[in-house]
Order: sequence, then structure tokens, then C-alpha cells
Amino acid sequence: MGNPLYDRLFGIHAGKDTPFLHLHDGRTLTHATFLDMAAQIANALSGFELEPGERVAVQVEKSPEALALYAACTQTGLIFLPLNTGYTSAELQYFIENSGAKLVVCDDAKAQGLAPIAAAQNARLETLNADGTGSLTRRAMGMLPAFEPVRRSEDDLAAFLYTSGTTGRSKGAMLTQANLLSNAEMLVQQWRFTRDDVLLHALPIFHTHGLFVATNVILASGGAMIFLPKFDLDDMLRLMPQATSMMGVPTFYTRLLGDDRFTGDLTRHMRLFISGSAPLLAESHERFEVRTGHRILERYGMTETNMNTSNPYDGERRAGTVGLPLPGVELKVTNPESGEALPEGEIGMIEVRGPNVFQGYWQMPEKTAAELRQDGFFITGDLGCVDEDGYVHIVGRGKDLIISGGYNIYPKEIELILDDQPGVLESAVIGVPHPDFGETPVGILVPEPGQTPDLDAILAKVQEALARFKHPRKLIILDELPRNTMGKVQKNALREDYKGLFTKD
Ligand code: MLC
Ligand code: AMP
Repeated sequence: MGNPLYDRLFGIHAGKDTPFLHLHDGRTLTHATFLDMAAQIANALSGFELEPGERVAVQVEKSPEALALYAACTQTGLIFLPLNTGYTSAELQYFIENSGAKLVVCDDAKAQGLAPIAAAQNARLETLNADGTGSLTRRAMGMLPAFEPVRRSEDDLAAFLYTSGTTGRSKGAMLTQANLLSNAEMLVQQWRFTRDDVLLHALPIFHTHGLFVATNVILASGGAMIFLPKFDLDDMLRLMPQATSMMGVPTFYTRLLGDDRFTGDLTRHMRLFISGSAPLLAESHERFEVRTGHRILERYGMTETNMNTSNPYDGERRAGTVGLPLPGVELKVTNPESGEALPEGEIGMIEVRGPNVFQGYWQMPEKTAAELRQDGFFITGDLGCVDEDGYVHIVGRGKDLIISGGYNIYPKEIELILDDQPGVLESAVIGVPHPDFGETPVGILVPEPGQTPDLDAILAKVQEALARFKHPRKLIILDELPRNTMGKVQKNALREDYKGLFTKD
């Protein structure tokens, strides 16, 4: 039985002196060196007396060691729970408590703030910094560079990823080894990844896109990554000629297109550009082709399902669509009220089923039941239709979600804080178009009678509670919120009124 996720992503590279990670500082780590590092960390983890299936909450900067920690969790049967590096202590407290993590790994700079939270949970705290130093790697250094993977099956849980919800509370999506493996191996085929590929990797590794799509696909194919700490335009332009492929959120593409130094010459060595996590404007798609001669391949996925649809590698890559359901993934469009399947071409709720679909939300049976049907179909919350050629179009969201630069923001989480502030009667947070991030949150406040809320003090409160990317870029005071006859706030009307705040039209 072995440990399928470890064996098929990592173990297959044992002893190979082939390049795996090309680093920002010019160093290259081979597969063998990386696996040695992972085994040393696995040996350190096994000294912590954790049982397979326990959660390891990880909030660390992107580094080879951070990736080796993912491999080590797989090897030791621990559940990897990566967290956005922007989260505040208040946000982290929830994730650590909710997941019941027994090991927390963070940057030295965050250790003091997290120590009481970890202690309250009886969790061990170790550190890992951006440069690979920290208590975890100090322990690992003296360990043997070999570790016999703990036996696991494809049905065992491998990772939790937290995803926010319409009620404001995040939910831990439980993903099995099979969820991750089936998607990664199928994408290698679909997108034709081979050991000759070099992926320009500038995404964070705490989300589906950077970890389970980009990294797992490269691991499964035996290729290499140019592994950058973050998206930096100068680095991207400098290193692109050494890559064969890139995966990015739409902001990557608009930033590249916004720079005159980005020319077709730089992309001559590239065979594939992939976009996802947020809608790519058809205009960006077309401008990119004019500039480089490459047609971006757009795909659609989510935390709970990994990848669901993709434009074809060979066939037509259709701008403004997310392509066709991937092999093994069933997709239907249903009436959001009745759940009945709709005829071809009609707009409704997108539902998906397949080996990629998660197991449910950790310890939230009601939320799981509300979104994951008994028959295995997951109700995505995305509205769309399927055209006569089978291409899926996403036309909107049934869920009240804002996507800023590929990060999801649920308005409720911000509204709960705004509503609590002195002088505020109620609030509504909406997403408006933004030239760089695609969308950005704006907060509309209704004051209590006779009050004038202090906007600076309110922003300071939001900053204390929430990660930077969730902060409203603007707060606006209105006498009242537009409501329909049922009394429901008409966010569409607000979005219409403020759509030009950050764009010319
Ligand atoms: C950073 N900031 C953001 C932001 N990223 N604000 C809003 N939205 C974002 N996405 C903050 C910074 O903290 C900074 O704060 C300010 O905004 C401007 O920063 P910047 O230097 O312009 O941002 P940068 O660091 O360059 O990051 C932008 C980005 C990054 C787009 C490159 O956010 C990114 O890599 N996004 C990818 C997200 C991703 O991987 N999503 C996949 C989810 S999985 P200050 O204080 O300086 O103003 C998923 C499923 C699927 O969705 O289908 O893939
Ligand atoms: P997350 O919960 O962070 O995984 O985000 C998943 C959501 O991102 C999906 O439900 C969609 O709303 C959105 N998304 C992902 N890829 C695309 C895409 N190519 N086009 C439009 N929306 C997308």
C-alpha cells in the first residue's frame, strides 16, 4: 500500500540529481537534495509524537524548506494546513483552534504573538523563516536524510485548506491524497507537462493554485521550477527566458502587459501560459496574444475541488470561457432554487462531481450538507452556463464573494467588524472593478442618527483584525442602503453606483 501521495509525487525522484528548484539567489536544488531535506524534517516531526491524521498549521514564507515541510507532512501522515502569511493573530487563532492543530510552524517574528494561542491549544510551536533558518530546521539538521514513509491510503486526509464563507466564518476543506493525486496526474496529461518543463513559479504556496496545481504538477511530471518568493515584475522579466511555462492569476498578466519591456522575445522559450483563480478579461487574453503570439490557457477551480475545467491544450482556447470539464469531472448547471438540471445554454448554478471533490468541511456537518450533495455533487456558488460546444462560461457568483488579485474576500467578515464600530448603524461591503487586482472591496457605512463615524479609527480597527488584502480600499458614508421590497440590501445597485471608483469608465 505504501503512501501513494508521497510515493507518486516525491518518492519517484529518490536519488535523482535532476534539477528541481532554481532559486532566486542562483542556487539550484536537485530532487535528491530536496528529498534529503524533507526526510530530515520528517525525522524531526516524528520526534514530536504526533499521530498520523493530526494537523500541522503552517504560516511561513515561501522557501524550499517550506515546501520540504509539505513533503515531510505527507511522509509522516500528518495533515498539512498552510495559512496565508498575511493573516493577523486574530485570524490565526481561529484556524489553530478550529483545526485542533497540535503543531504550529511560523516565522520567528510571529512566534511571540502565537505562543499563547498555541499553548492554549496544547500545540507545539516551531519556527521556520524565509531564509530557511528556525527551530524546526535546527532540529532537522542533525537528523538522518532518510525516512520510511508512514503507510497511508488514497482515502486518508492529506491537507486542510481554509476557505471563507458567506457567514464570515472560515471552513476547513478536507482533501484526501486521492483528491490531490487524481487532479495533479490528470493535469500533467492535459497540459503536457514533462521532465523538460521549467515552471516560472511566483505564486504563494499556501493556496490551491501555487501548491496543489503548480507544485504538484511539476512534482508529478519530474520537471523543475524557478521558485520565486513572490511576484516581482523585474524578476519575472529577467527569468522568463529560462522557463517553459508559467501559471498565474490574472493580475500577473495585467502587470506583465502593463510593462513595455514585456515582449514576444522574452516568451520565445515558453510553451504554455495558464491563468486561473479569478476571471481573465477577454481583453487581456487578446492583448497577450497580440504581444507574444501565445494564447493563454484559462482554467477554473477552487479550494474544495482543485481544478474542474480547462481550455484545451490542442483545440481552441476560447477567451472569456474556462474551457471544458476535465476528464473524470462531471459538471452540470442547475436551478439554484430547485437543484434541477437546466437545459444547455441556460444560466444557473455550477455543480461538479469527481475524484477531485473534497470530503467536506472539518467538523461542520451542516455546512457540508448545504454545499455537498449526498450524490457527490458540490454546489460551487459560481453561476454559469455551458455553450453548444461544451465550453463553460462563468457569468457571475451566487455567493457574495470578492476576488482581489486571486485572494478571496467574503464581505460578511468585514461587515461584522464595520457594524461593531462606534457611530455605525449598518454596513455593506461590495467589490468594485480595480485595474490591478480585478476587484477590490469598498465599505459603505450608514451612521447612527446624528453620528459621524471616524473613518480613520474604523480603518485602524479593520487593520488590527484582518489581513491587509481584505482591507476596504475606501469607506463611504451613505444615509441609507438601497433595499428591495423584501428589505434585502441591493448590492447590485451599490456596485453599479461605485463601479468607476478605481477605473476610468
Ligand atoms: C497583496 N496585497 C493585496 C493583494 N496582494 N491587496 C489586495 N489583493 C491582493 N491580492 C496588499 C499588499 O499587502 C500591499 O499592501 C498592497 O496590497 C500592494 O501590494 P503589491 O506589492 O502590489 O502586491 P503584491 O505583493 O505584488 O501581490 C499582488 C499579487 C499577489 C497579485 C501578486 O496577491 C498574489 O500573488 N496573488 C495570488 C493569489 C493566489 O495564489 N490565489 C490563488 C487562490 S487558489 P500595502 O500595505 O503595501 O499597501 C484559488 C483556486 C484556483 O483561487 O482556481 O486557483
Ligand atoms: P477559492 O475559494 O480561493 O479556491 O476560489 C475559488 C473561486 O475562484 C471559484 O469559486 C471562482 O469563483 C473563482 N475562480 C477560479 N478560477 C476562475 C476563473 N478562471 N474564472 C472565474 N472565476 C474563477
